[in-house]
Amino acid sequence: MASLTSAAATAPSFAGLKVAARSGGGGGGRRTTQPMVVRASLRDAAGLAVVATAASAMVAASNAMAFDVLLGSDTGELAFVPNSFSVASGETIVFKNNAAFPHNVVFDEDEIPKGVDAGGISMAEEDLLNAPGETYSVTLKEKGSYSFYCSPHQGAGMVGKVTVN
Ligand SMILES: [Cu+2]
Repeated sequence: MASLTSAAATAPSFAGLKVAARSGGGGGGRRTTQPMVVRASLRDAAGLAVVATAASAMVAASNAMAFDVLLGSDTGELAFVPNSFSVASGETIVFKNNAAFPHNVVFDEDEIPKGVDAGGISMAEEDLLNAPGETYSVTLKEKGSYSFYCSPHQGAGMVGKVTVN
């Protein structure tokens, strides 16, 4: 009988990588409280994804006003994570390729505040984020509710909504 040696699956530890996001001078702005997402998943196709994620999280943290949305869940679902959220007017939303790409971000011209040009805030329908960690950033000024979707995966339910306050 062969005895099974279980190869210890050691997840990379990023315990040392804490991003200290501190608001400088009082002011009352919204602090960046994006937690560092530590991925212990061994599913990352090219181990590179882990590093890319950590690096871009730091970039986002250095941006005082930014809200991160993942394109594709960690388990590979076709979804925006989160898919319903609020931001302040003028706050940058950073959509970041995470899994199951390619993805894109298109705002629904019928479900955004009046007077806002959907084309001006959307990616082109045929434009896609193909690489891990690739981002699309948009800053919404007009207050109200905006619906958006990923054109390749809209039929699969990859849709989202943001409220700008
Ligand atoms: Cu998609």
